[in-house]
Order: sequence, then structure tokens, then C-alpha cells
Amino acid sequence: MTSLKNGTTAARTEKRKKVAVIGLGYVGLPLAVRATERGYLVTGYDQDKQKIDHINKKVSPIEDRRLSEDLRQFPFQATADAKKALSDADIILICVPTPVDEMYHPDLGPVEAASRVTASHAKKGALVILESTVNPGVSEEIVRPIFEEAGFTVGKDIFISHCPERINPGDEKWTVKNIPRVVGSFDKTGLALSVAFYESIVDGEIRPMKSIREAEAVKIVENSFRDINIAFVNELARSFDVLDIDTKDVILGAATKPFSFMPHFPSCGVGGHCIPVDPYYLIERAKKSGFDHRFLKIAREINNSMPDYTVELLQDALNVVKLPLNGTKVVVLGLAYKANIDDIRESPSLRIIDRLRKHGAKVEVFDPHLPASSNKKTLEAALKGASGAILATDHREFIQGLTEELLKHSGLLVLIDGKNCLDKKIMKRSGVIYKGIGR
Ligand code: SAJ
Repeated sequence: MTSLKNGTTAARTEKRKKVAVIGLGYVGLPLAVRATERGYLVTGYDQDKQKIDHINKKVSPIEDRRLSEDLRQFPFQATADAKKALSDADIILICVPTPVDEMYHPDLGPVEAASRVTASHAKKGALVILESTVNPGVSEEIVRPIFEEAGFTVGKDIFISHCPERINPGDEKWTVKNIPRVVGSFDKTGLALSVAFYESIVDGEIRPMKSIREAEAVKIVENSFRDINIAFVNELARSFDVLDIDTKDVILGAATKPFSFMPHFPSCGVGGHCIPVDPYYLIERAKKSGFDHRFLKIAREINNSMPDYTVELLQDALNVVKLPLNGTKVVVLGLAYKANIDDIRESPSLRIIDRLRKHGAKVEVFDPHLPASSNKKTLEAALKGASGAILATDHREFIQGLTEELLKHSGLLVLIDGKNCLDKKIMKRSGVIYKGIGR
């Protein structure tokens, strides 16, 4: 592992003090705060005026306790003025979304737009680092040409690198301060400058990659690895439902093996801006070069089928009490794609709500982390009058709040636990028909 920690690169870093961060979301905001904490003069650039206003008042637009504290302690200026943010920056970090459209086709529009605005304002000698998750080839095929068309010579008067973001929303242990990073560049200088920058803000390993393509591939591989492992246990859950085996118990049993096993757990679906999205970037790019990622596609199909499977489980359980889904009041507990955060991107809850409505159910929603998107204000009010419920997010408020007492007096007949997070014994004692995912 060659480290580039040495006087010369650090010296260059010392001269590179002005940092611009494009995109002040889950990735860019913590990064801007961290660079400020480590002594850089940071300007944030975003087109969301409300977000800019919050940040300039030292208020985090993202629900994250630690980030809110850090922003108050290490504030930086945010602006919608690209020239003001970018023209004097020594280092420009691009942290814009890389979503997929409703046909799961990658949308590199934000990356292209950010690259163009950077190329039109960046000064000669600037270091541009793309943190957004992209498939191998994007830096060479999309980003680099934009700078060359703007008159820059990569490796001479502009340096372009890729350091895939690794933010895990809601994680208090692994944060932008200590998550190891990988970085690739088009040239040795770009690589050395980038490694030096990350070594100055991250207390963890910074691994220089063979080229920018390998750096792009790392993140896609990380997240595809997670997606296929989740698909594996989701398929097991559907198999074990017919074999009457408790999948969660089996996985916890397998996890007692101290080596060569990494537990993943079945659920009502795979949400978020990373896991359900990133594999499509590789699938689509490889297809252009003639390779068909059959395995990645099957994993995506399995995970995408889980919200519908969850609604089927509710339908079957309501049949037991002779209730059709059509016309029955159902409450969906949880909108966020994972526990204790307020992010609904690609959330399985959205697909579940859509399917329930298509079946004629009267749907209500309650998520304590998203009050503005909830029909009800409390868990008790949410359950009132509902015959069926789907727990779609394992928020701590549901795990603690769905007590035997509350359920007994709620009138609820059926509860589908989309995150297998509730205690089966308590559910049984409450008299509610309980069904988990593979459990
Ligand atoms: N999920 C399952 N079963 C599992 C794990 C997750 O169904 O065993 C579901 C979750 O409910 C959620 C989705 O998958 O809907 C994604 O969950 P996640 O825990 O992977 O959360 P993310 O999307 O925030 O993933 C981030 C990723 N971090 C980055 O991309 C930088 C991912 O690489 C991390 O592995 C993940 O956090 C993590 O490990 O927590």
C-alpha cells in the first residue's frame, strides 16, 4: 500500500486552502463541515435557496444530531452563486446525486451539470474531485471531455480525481471523519494532491487506486455486494415462508460462524440512494460494452419484488379474518427507507402505499421522523380504526411503542412486520395476527 504522506504533497495541500463543495446534501454537507473543522476555507454551492439559508444560519437541513452540532461549531458559507463559490477554489468537490429514472436508467444529468459549472468557473491549477457514485468510465467519458472543451489540459492546469462517497446516513460510528477512502486520478499529481487532501480530513486509510476507473468501480462493487446479499436472504425468506422456517433465526444461527459469513436480513424492500441504485449504473454501462450482468439483474428483481410480497402477506392475513383489502383501513408505519432517519429516497414504503391503494385499501401513513408526510400525529392515533398495519421502517419509536397494551386496545387485527423488528411473543399475546418477512 503506497502512502503518499510526505512533505511535498502536504506542502502543496498547505497552499491549497480554499475548498468548494458542490451539492450540500447527505454527502456534501458533512464533507464541507469536516473540511472547515480541519482548517480549510470552505464555500458550499447549492441551488436550493432554503438549504443555503439554513446552513448560513448554522442549522443543518438534515436530521442528524452529530452533524447539527458540528455545523454549529464549524460553520461555513453557502451560496447559490457559482462564480463566488468556485472561481477562487483550490479544491472543488462534486457531491451531487446520481439517481435512476422510473425505468431504472442512470441519470448522470446532475454530474454533467456540476462538471460544466465547475469547468466554466474553476481557476487554472484547481483540483476537481468527483465524490458522486458513478460507474467506471464516467470520469473519462463524461467529466474529462467537459474540462477539455473548456480549454483545460488535464494533468497540467486542471487535476481530476474520483473519491467515491461512503456516507452512511444515521451512522454515528462511521462518519466522514473516519471512514477509509479510495481515490483514483488521471495522473500522479492529481492522485498525490487528492490523497493529501483526504489524509488531511480523514482519520483512516486513504488508498490510492491504480486508475480512476478502479476508484469508480469500488463503490459500485461495495453496494452491489450488499444488494445481492440482501436479495439472497429475501429469496430465502420467501422459500422459508412456505417451509414454515424462521429466516431471521436461521441467519442469526449462521452468524454464529465466526468467519466467512456476513449476516443480511430480509425485509419489505431495499431503499435509499445507494443500494437499489448503484447496481444499475454498472448493469447499464457493461451492457454498452456487450456484457450482461444477469446476476445483478436477478438480485434487483428479487429486491424490487419485496414491497409487493409484503402487500400479499397482508392480503393473506386479512383473508384469515375474512376481510378483503379493498375498502379496509390499513396504516403504513414508516416512510423512511431505513431506521431513525428522515430520508424517503427509493423507500419501499412508497411502493407499498401505491400497491395498497391500487387494491382499494384506505391507506393512512405515520412516520415520526416525517410528520409533514404523515396523516396522523401519534402511533396510537395511527392505529385507531385500522384493521391492518404494515411496519415498513424499523424506527426506534415503533419497536418501543408497539406494546401489547397498545395493540390490545387498538382494534388492529393484522400486523405485517416488514423489518422483522418486533417481538413475536408480544405480538402473539396481543391477539393480533402477526407475520414477518420470512418469519
Ligand atoms: N436492507 C435490508 N437488509 C439488510 C440491510 C439493508 O433489507 O440486511 C435494506 C434497508 O432496510 C434499506 C436498504 O436495504 O432499505 C439500504 O440499507 P443500508 O443499510 O445499505 O443503508 P444505506 O442505503 O444508507 O447504505 C449505506 C451505504 N453507504 C454508502 O453507500 C456510502 C452502504 O454502502 C453501506 O453498506 C450501508 O450504508 C451500511 O452498511 O449501513
